[in-house]
Amino acid sequence: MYNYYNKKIVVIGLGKTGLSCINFFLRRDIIPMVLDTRNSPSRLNKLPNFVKYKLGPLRCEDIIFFDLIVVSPGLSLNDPALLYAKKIGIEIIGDIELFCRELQFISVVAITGSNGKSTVSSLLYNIANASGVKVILAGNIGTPVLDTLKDYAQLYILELSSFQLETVFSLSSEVSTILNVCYDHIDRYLSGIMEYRSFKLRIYNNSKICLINVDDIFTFPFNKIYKKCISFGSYTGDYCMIKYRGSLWLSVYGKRVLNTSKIKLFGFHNYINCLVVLAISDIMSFTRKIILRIFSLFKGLKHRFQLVHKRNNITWINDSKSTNLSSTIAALINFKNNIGFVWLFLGGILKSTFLSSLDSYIYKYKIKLCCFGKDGMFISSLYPNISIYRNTVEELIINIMPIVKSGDVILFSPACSSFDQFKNFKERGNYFLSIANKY
Ligand code: UMA
Ligand code: ADP
Repeated sequence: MYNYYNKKIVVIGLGKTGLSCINFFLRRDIIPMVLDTRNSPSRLNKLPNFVKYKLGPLRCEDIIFFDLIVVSPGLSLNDPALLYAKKIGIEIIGDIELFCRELQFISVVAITGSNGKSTVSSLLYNIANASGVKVILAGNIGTPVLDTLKDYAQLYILELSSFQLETVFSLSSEVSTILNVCYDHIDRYLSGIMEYRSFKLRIYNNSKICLINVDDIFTFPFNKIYKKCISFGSYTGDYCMIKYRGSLWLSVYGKRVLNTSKIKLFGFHNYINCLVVLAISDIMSFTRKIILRIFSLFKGLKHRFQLVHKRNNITWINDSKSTNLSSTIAALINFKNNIGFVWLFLGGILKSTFLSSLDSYIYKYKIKLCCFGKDGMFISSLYPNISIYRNTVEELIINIMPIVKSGDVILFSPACSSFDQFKNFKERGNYFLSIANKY
């Protein structure tokens, strides 16, 4: 166990994570200093009054006297004050590192990736739970890991973001996976996708097994030959899909295991997610009977490629959690052979203006683009012949409803952040759901 008693500690960030770190130290009778760059951080009212705090931009003179800096994932380590602290040798870690140092004799499964983390983690959690294992699901999915330390667990499923992995050093796991790496969080990783990838790759350090995606070389560890790797992929890999007599099967080392028609989730990307879960479940020795039962029951999470309804043979899909192009393309691929049009709703705040990866789908498929929000007009201007722009989704729906036909799909998969018009992707998804039910 680590000893923090003689250290001067500062917790930076007073959100969910920061508060969990403060409570972690308070439980050990250590009172940390607290800093937050915002004027009114979300958890300020939860801070005990004997804990000193300071708000406003980080300044070197506020942090150089500490021995340990515990930084929240929302803060970039490229902040000049943090860069300076690192340069003069102050230890900088995050909540996941604090947590990993506390763990003893508990198995960990660690999951990261640009898309699919929450779906995979939740599906796996359901299987572990149904297998009678005392399992805790925590991390980026919403529950700060340190808040769970008081609970008994035999297995931890950790959903980890690249932000969290930036400050992790002691993670060790039974199996770790990077589901995929696509261009995301470019505002944070100014050197580009390789910087982003390098933090994701940290998940493999001290992992007994690395589960890699053969379709995405960015998920391969740098030192692949020294690692025990198992792979998944669309049509190649240890765990992959096989076409057999007109249907699609999950297969393991070439052997058919499950017809995808028996899986409650739908969408090719979700079958890939099932392959990942199957691989991890096999490693964790969960029985196939339980795995397959949960596959037939798990409906998926709200706002992730969620079938809202199919009325008058028009399919409405809420994929509000799609905040980058890759997840939108993953959604779109499922309608390759759709007879009617796909009305694809794109808009919000674009993370990259480089949309060419969408081109091959847009021109091959029967697609109409409905663009909205801050960057909607820009997106629409790239595809003038097949797109319309309105400020809001509701205006778009009112415009298109008279021409939408039986067989068409309304796919709300915005490929952008939601913060221009909504609090988050949940609020955006709920707004779409209310519209889908109204019209
Ligand atoms: N912030 C400041 N100044 C500060 C501290 C934070 O401006 O001093 C800002 C951040 O830039 C960010 C916001 O405040 O915009 C929240 O950051 P935070 O670090 O305080 O966040 P927490 O409330 O602690 O929530 C974090 C994760 N948030 C982020 O990584 C931004 C949550 O993931 C996670 O569920 C939670 O810890 C528990 O582990 C959210 C997320 O958006 C869902 N994650 C990103 C994603 O999924 O794409 C990575
Ligand atoms: P994350 O937690 O990584 O954000 P989610 O499971 O919440 O992942 O899904 C986020 C978005 O990514 C949704 O639009 C979902 O449909 C899509 N998605 C899920 N799995 C995959 C995958 N394997 N590949 C690409 N997109 C995916």
